[in-house]
Amino acid sequence: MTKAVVALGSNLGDRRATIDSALTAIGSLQHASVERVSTLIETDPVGPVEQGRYLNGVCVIGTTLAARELLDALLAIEKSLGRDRSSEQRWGPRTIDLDLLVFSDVIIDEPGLCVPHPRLAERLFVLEPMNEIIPELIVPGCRLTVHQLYSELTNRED
Ligand code: A4P
Ligand code: MG
Repeated sequence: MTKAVVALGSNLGDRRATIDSALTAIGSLQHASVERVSTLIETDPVGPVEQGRYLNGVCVIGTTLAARELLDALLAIEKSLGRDRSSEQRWGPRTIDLDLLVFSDVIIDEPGLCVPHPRLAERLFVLEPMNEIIPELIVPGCRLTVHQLYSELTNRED
């Protein structure tokens, strides 16, 4: 059983209900189960696009799927919850964003699949919920724990 960490984000519609539906859909996958879910936090939008505040969180999943199979399943769940990439801008508002943050201890850099997520270490909206439930996790490729990355970022912002 592989452990994976998935980011949950929404800033359109009923954000909490959509994230709850995403968690139910992930838990209903044949080869995956949701093991832990962080508190969902309100965050200011990061990036160049002016948009509403996000609800963000993370969950830990146990799965026997391969990384790409899991990402494909996450993208299908986004779609089933009304996300339409063809009509949105990069970093713009979205009903649901499910990013694969970490997949076991593997490092993958392929077209369409980059794990750990390349912006994980810069994003408080993922590090804060990760720090709540998996502070001791070592992020593959950077040899630091989630707690160390979180502390680096919060100290820099002080
Ligand atoms: N892709 C490759 N690797 C991955 C991975 N590990 N996880 C590919 C998920 N997707 C991955 O994703 C574009 C493509 O990346 C996917 O089709 C997949 O094949 P996307 O979700 O359509 O694009 P995006 O989310 O707009 O871009 P990106 O680069 O993932 O952006 P971020 O970094 O996720 O930023 N502010 C707050 N407060 N909270 C947020 O959640 N999110 C964003 C999006 C901006 N500002 C935010 C938030
Ligand atoms: Mg995404």
